[in-house]
Amino acid sequence: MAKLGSVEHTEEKVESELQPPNMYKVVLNNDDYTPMDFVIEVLRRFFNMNEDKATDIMLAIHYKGKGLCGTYSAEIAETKVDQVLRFAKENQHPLKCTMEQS
Ligand code: TYC
Repeated sequence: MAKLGSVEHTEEKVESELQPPNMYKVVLNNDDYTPMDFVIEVLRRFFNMNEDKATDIMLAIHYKGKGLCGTYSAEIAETKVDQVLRFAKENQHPLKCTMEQS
């Protein structure tokens, strides 16, 4: 690993350091049981959406089967998925949340 401020960057190392991280889509899946208001709360709480945006996305998921909540680096996407699944479990809803490389 090159030190910060080092003048000894090889071409290969400079290139590898400049690669953007892999990004992941965080997706919510529709189901027949989770209340619409709960999904809106999830979208507001964990994906920082306002009421209107959260309602639009929730309805898109309801009618199309799944929907994009956001795109993040691996660690942040994993954290979002964990937070959603924990919150759904705590409230005894079957809501499923997954991530896929984008
Ligand atoms: N289909 C659910 C209902 O009719 C609402 C819902 C929307 C559930 C989005 C999950 O990711 C979801 N209560």
